[in-house]
Amino acid sequence: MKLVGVELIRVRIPLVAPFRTSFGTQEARELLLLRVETSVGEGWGECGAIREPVYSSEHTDGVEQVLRDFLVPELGRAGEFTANAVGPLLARFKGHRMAKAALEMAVLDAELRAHDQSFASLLGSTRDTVACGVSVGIMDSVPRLLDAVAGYLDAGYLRIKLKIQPGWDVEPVRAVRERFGDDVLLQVDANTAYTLADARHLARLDPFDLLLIEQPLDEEDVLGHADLAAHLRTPICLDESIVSARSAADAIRLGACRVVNVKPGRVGGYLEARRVHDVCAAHGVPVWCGGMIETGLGRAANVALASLPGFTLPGDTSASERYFRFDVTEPFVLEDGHLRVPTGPGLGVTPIPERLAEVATGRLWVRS
Ligand code: SMG
Ligand code: MG
Repeated sequence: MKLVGVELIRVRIPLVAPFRTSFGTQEARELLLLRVETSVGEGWGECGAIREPVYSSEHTDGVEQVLRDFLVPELGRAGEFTANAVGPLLARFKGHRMAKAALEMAVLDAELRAHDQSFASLLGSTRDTVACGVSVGIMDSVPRLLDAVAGYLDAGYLRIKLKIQPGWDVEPVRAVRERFGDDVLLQVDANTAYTLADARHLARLDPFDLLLIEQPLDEEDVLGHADLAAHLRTPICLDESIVSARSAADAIRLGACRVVNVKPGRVGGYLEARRVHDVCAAHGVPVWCGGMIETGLGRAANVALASLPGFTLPGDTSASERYFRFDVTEPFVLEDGHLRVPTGPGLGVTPIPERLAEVATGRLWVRS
């Protein structure tokens, strides 16, 4: 195909409730959607970056700039290309994985639609539905947290992930275990809020039989995670530290993680995400699909990815209503704790124009 141009659509969707993590509170999701026009048709992409560079170094304004000034023009200059070539074609630009992932996603969508093939089929899906967990933010009080968790368990979520930080860790975990019992699949996510000096404190989570503790230490501190692992019974899962299949292989070899959170944006796209899955599967390391509060577009692709065989743990693939009153696509709805994997061509979903118009705050056409 050839790239004709890309529409960069800024979107702001209010959240049904503020979402608090160790790096800050979000009241709304502000993100970038991409609509590519190619010689074989249109495709949609979504960028996982958030407004401020506090989860990782990427952020929405920066993504927009790098797409506009570097990535889109580069693909335009490439002439004829396939979705498989997008990664290599953009490789001379360092980093900016979320920006690259969004562009590759949109190109993949266009290509797959033209071939009448679904994301799930391309990636190697082996399931029609995926098991869903939910990520529960830091709350003002333990009773509020328990109410929230009760609601999610009633809704059917199969796994609970609690966001933690120093001062909000052992007590909320203990309270959730005491109230809901030992059978609930429970895990925690620190988003880099601790240091190795907290090893003894984090070992106090061991008695609660957690599935995993996600990214306790700094994203660059892979060796620190390996050291920490020697002090913990709870398996360590890496999120922020895993930026490619190679870094996943390194982390596994170092003993820094026993589980991996796969987020396509963080690793530069769905094709690299599949390679992360493959590397982990080859080492017997279970993976699960993370989330960046995606709209229905990113959610559709994430659910397709989560239907690969190595995704043996429930993902942060919640229903649309967990975050949004209105999604930009038809909403993803929880059925018995699962979401259905889209089967239509490409992503299998497209934005509803009126919905998109309601949440769009700006549009920029970048001709290639
Ligand atoms: O999409 O349900 C979701 C969000 C899940 O907790 C979640 N993501 O570190 O794993 C993570 C965080 C990053 C959230 S930033 C938007
Ligand atoms: Mg995480």
